[in-house]
Amino acid sequence: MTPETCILIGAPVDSGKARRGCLMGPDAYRVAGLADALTTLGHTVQDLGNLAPAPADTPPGMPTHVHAPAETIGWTQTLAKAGQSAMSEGLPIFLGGDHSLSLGSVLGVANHAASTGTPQFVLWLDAHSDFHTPNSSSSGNLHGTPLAYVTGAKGFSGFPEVTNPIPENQICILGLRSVDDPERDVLQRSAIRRHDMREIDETGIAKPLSAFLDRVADTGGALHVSLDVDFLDPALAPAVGTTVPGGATIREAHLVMEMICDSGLMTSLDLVELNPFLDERGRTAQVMVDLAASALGRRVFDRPTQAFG
Ligand code: Z70
Ligand code: MN
Ligand code: MN
Ligand code: MN
Repeated sequence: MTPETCILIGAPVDSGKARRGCLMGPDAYRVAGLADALTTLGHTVQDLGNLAPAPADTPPGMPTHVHAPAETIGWTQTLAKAGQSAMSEGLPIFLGGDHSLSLGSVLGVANHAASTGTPQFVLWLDAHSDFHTPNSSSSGNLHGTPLAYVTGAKGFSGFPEVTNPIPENQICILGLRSVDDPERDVLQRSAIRRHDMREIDETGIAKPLSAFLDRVADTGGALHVSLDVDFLDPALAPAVGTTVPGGATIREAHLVMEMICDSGLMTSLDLVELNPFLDERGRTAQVMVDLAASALGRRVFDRPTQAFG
């Protein structure tokens, strides 16, 4: 693949839910050798270190059951700014941090895309649909809200204004197996492409993914990939607060990443929800680094035009 400038953005966001530990994620990815893996593949790596949230206040009218809204608002401001500017320099990789970091990462890349007249697409690899608003969420955990926010849903007062909402039909979710009732109702009425594990079991994971990648390619779009650890089966990726059995296998996940790489379409990446406090000797961090490497060109063999004797 074409060499990229990979910009590592440490986003130790831990405010999106009550259980602590995702703040150690960025350093776990560094210890697991992310930069070396990317350099070995021929990319240039620039590590911006760990960012910090901008100071913010709890907005009036925020439902009181919402966990740490001010901190997540601050992170959204910081990461949107960092993401937008990194997009002009290379391919940002957001090292999470819980999934509430994607309120900021997606906002930032979407603002960059809009400034260049490029349609922004989002591939969401997750057991959950993360399609709550602060009002509809019964847990009050903002890591369950980023997809609603970036599509321009109401109910996020106090958060940066979403001036370039992602059109629903430019979003694809793969891996679903835990969707709350209010999310299901809204999702079923939306144009978001959603593929649950049942469909993946029946048709394979390549079919819905290649249909989506074709649409990105046809429109000349930019592609943000958001990889939640719980997309994977917890047996192989235990370091996550919300384990949901029945997730993607190593083979399915690598295939997804390899197809993304072959498409040449990925312009930004989130690695989210890793909680190193729950890991077993770093194995989940290592799997996530391996998947990022697959998305950026790691191969067993080169694919194109094989000549047989
Ligand atoms: C549930 C909620 C969630 C991630 C868990 C779970 C949301 N729908 N998102 N893990 N990444 O609390 O809103
Ligand atoms: Mn670029
Ligand atoms: Mn998620
Ligand atoms: Mn999830």
